[in-house]
Amino acid sequence: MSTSTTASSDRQTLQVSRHVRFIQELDTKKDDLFYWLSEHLRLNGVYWGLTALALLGQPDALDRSDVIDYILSCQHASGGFGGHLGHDAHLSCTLSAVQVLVMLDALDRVDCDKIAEYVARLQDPETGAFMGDHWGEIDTRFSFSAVACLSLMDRLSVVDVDKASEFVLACQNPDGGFGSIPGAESHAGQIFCCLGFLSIVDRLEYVDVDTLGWWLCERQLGNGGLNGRPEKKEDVCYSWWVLSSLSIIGKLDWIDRDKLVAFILRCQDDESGGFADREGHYPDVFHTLFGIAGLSLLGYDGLNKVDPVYCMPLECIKQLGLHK
Ligand code: GRG
Repeated sequence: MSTSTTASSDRQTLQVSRHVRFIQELDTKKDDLFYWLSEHLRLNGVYWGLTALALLGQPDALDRSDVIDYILSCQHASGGFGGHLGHDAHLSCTLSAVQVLVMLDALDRVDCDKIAEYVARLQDPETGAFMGDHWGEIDTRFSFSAVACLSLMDRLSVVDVDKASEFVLACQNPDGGFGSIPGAESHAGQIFCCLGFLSIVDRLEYVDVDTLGWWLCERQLGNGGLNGRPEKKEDVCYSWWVLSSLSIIGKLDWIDRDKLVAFILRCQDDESGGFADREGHYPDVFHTLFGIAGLSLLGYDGLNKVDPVYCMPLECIKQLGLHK
């Protein structure tokens, strides 16, 4: 990252064209070891990149039919999607696949009933929790992924929503936050998942919004950035997990907006485009989406608005009648 005066003033504004090019060129970086090490995240990466482009106002910057063909090539006979060709099906990839197909208005290219059956098979009838895949790990990330995926396909009724809600509410802690399983430490990523889940199933009234609002706004550090839990470092991705949570409980103004905007913009790479987890680090598409989505929630000029629950363009979620 350059330290010249021009470059540092560039970082004070959003470098839209550089970010668009960064995302467009992601699939060309085959000499980069990270390209191969992150193969299992390729389908998630398409969702992260496409959503970022849509928020930047460039939804057509990737070839629509290439993207759809790639997504379809990752589907298994079970109905679930893997992270790349030849990778096992997983709920988080299945949600990303459905999100991409919704954004590209291509849900008619898949059998939604089959995908819904795959999701339903991952629910444990005893606890209501969801497994990420057939290996059996349970986590509130998967509770969110299941109901987000099903609601986007209008198939929420195939799972036991009451039982699923019992599990998520059992993960609420006395500090107002939520963890991955009952008794686990509160973490901003899990809080987003649990609030997103409760928003989708219309059970937000069980959240202690004042206690949680305090916990969330205490995530802002002196440099303006947000961390994901006490005593941890700031990271651009928490500009999403924390802010979206504050937005869902109607307390977005409980953090210092200008300091956070400045922090996020400092994490842009002014040469290659893209955002890193923090200033001076290498950019990647995950932090690029969550930096841009955070700026969108903060009302940054020129960005399309994002839906705080689905992390997809607000217009798209409104058209489906899913915006709360
Ligand atoms: C559609 C936006 C969207 C999400 C799908 C999979 C999922 C649902 C959400 C993931 C939520 C989550 C747990 C995010 C946290 C990711 C993260 C940065 C984890 C790092 O954890 P630690 O413990 O980091 O390594 P800290 O910052 O605590 O040191």
